[in-house]
Amino acid sequence: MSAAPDLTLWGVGTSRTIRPHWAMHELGLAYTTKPIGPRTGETKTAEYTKLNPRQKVPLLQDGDFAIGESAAIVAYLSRMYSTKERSLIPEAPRDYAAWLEWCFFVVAELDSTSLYVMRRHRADALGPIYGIAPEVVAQAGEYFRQQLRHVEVALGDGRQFLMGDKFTSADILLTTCLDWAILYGVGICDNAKPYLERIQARDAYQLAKKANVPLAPITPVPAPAKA
Ligand SMILES: N[C@@H](CCC(=O)N[C@@H](CS)C(=O)NCC(=O)O)C(=O)O
Repeated sequence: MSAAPDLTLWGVGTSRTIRPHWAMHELGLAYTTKPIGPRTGETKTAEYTKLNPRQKVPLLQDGDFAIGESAAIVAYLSRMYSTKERSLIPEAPRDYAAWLEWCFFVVAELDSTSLYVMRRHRADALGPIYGIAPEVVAQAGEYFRQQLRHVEVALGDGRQFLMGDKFTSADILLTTCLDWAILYGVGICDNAKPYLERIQARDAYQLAKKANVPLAPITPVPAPAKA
């Protein structure tokens, strides 16, 4: 019998950190949480920088292996720890390719190009560091709504999940962006509303939300003064 995996997940409190917590719960994996938060200085310690030179959360340690980037961690967990009973990844090559397409679409178009741009330039988020820019925020929100039309069309055929009738980790990525968009007042498309309700009712989602709560409110450390 193989030994149980030795999994440690670093990071709580963000739309990115909840993703691997959720994948862990979907797969029924036991793991240790290191509840460090963003912009607290905890990602900059010597111990953490050695593990993750990018100084970002989340980060997963699986024994002597470490991997960052939330979508990559979720993909790794899906590939390594899916079983017949609990699977987050399609096996057939073309289904796998379609799954990858959704994962990249969500991360590139919905997260990085839209919501994260809003985060960087909102006055109540990272704007004081990267520049407060209401026009950029509005445009990024509009781009999010445009891109979400692809989700609207896909879900329009009555499918339960992005890949059809099976929940996969592409749904984890999409749901975290839908939650994020609602938080930012962007609004989501019609077909995503019942989809989101269905997914938010999952036990693993509820458990991940709890696991992603910081031990104490995140108090950002001031950004270093610009030279
Ligand atoms: N693309 C990365 C983004 C990770 C990221 O930007 N994490 C932020 C928090 S959401 C962070 O750790 N920033 C460094 C810090 O705040 O100390 C991912 O999806 O994992």
